[in-house]
Amino acid sequence: MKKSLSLAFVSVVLLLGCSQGTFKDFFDDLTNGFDNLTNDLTGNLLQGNIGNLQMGFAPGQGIPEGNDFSIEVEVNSIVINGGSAIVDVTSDEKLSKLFLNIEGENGVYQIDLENVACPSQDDICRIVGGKYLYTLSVLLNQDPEKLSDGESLEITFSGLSEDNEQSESVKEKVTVKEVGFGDLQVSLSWNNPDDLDLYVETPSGDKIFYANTEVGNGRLDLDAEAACQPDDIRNENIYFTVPLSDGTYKVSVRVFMKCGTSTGAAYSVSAFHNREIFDFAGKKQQGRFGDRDDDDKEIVIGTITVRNGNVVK
Ligand SMILES: [Ca+2]
Repeated sequence: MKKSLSLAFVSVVLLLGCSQGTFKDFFDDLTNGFDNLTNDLTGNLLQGNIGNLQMGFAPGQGIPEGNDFSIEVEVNSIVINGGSAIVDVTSDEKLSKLFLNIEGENGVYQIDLENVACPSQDDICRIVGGKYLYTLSVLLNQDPEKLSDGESLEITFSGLSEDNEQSESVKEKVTVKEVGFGDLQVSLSWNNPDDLDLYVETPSGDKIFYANTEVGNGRLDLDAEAACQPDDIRNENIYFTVPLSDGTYKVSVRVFMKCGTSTGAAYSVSAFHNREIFDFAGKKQQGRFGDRDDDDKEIVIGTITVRNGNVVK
């Protein structure tokens, strides 16, 4: 087992020794812990910000059993290192927080939903059948030392309502598919069976995608749901080894084919350079295709600029 985490947090002490407490104790401790821990997820399985949501990790405990209300969770069954798991949570109650725990990790991740309106303009929350449907993406560590091929992760989810009631816990299993990451990694994850495709246009003007998988030292090593052949992978990955060519890399996502779905795919695009996640300046890396978007609909996610072999951030 390689779930040992490097927990370089100064406030760990705050959270130790309370694993048998009440939910109120758990929540108070977690809240105090997150004052210091939010944004600092380096070295853990999930990391980074998620759109405009904040995610934090508090070590020292799991999620207590809750039973105040029900939630249903759908999550990608396959995840890639450096990619995202798209999580759809349907809840009877409007949520202020979502907690996640990965079996074997002594600690809890928290996604803060307090400031998410429902319905929200960016589709993070919608009302479906009188319930609240949250679509979130959680980013997975890029390091295959932490996430190795074929490894199975059991994730426990639990929601907190605006009245501080705790939902029942829901467990879901995801399996890791290991992909290349090189010096620059761009990956796409989505949540339905549609055939989406990831494109990166390199500074030479050549595009890397399913039909042209290698340009220079850039390579697409994972294509999924090709021509609606269901594979449940729902992730695509392009990576570049050093040296990176200087210039502009344009990243886009295209619906190659709708595959009998009635709703548009929610997607997340993530990028790492030199083992660090970065955001495309001013661009939205999470979103959703429209329910009526047809084949060939393309969304430009953003551009990456490389100067002197390094990504300009
Ligand atoms: Ca595809």
